[in-house]
Amino acid sequence: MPPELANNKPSPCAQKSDGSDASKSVKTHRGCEEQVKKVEQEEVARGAQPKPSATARSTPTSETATVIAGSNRASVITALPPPDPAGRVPYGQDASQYTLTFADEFDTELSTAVWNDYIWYEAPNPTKNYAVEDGVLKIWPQRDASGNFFNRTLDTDGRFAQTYGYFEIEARLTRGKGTWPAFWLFNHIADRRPEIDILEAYPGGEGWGRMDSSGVHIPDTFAPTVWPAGNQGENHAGTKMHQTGMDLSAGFHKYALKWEPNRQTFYFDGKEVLSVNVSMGDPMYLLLDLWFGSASGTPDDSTPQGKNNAFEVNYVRVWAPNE
Ligand SMILES: [Ca+2]
Repeated sequence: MPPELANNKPSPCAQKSDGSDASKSVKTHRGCEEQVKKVEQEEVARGAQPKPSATARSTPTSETATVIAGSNRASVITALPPPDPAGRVPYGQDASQYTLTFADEFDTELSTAVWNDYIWYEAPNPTKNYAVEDGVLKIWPQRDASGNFFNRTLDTDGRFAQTYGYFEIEARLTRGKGTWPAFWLFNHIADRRPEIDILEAYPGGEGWGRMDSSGVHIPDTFAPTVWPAGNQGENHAGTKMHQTGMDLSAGFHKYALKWEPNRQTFYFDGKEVLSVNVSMGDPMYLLLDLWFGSASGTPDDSTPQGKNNAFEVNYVRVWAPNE
């Protein structure tokens, strides 16, 4: 199945997929999307804001999201902040090896000091299809003024980035053909586009779920994928379609990455699902999004719209390794 891009243009990276296995053939390499964009679109997207640099430039805080003071650095810790008073620890890991550096529990409203609501190479979409309520971030499928399902991205580009550590969310996924919820890490540094997909699900894709009695696609599978070279055209370093046997839209589960200098290990509810020996040393920022298409198919009237079919995120937490 050829990947389908939102703009229906062929992706140079997608053409690298050889289709020899299910997981590879369905991937639309997210970091490749901007290859087909014009440079001027990049400049429009962020307006007067400076381009993100290799390290985050500020230490924003808010009532709901916290970037721990002094933590906006790559991988070297010179002074450890005090223990997290809330006692949050990386699930299933040795907590003594980590220090919390970023946490959003989504307790009140979305912090615009921490999150951008569109990705750097696209223009904003005024249709509001996200909210923070009931202690969770919700991003739901909705058509915009032109009638199209559009990709919604919330990211910390220019606000928070980190190299190495433990990255965890607790989330439940959307159902429905065409929906494509994800949690991933990315950066754009000169011509490099390093990317680590911690969670991607394609509820409408064959092998990614099942159809319920009303014809709605239910997700039971997700995949982590490692893209060391970003959009320089190389293949991924590792991926796995992990079949959970559960309806991932019915309840919250933990999706996590332990990122070490020479290895990345991915977890589902604390259990390892994939380990890849790979070296990636760039700082990367966080993305939570609900996109459409690719292996999940084209969303249509069978795709449940609205807040009741949201990609719901209970929290995002990041720890740095103690060294
Ligand atoms: Ca929460």
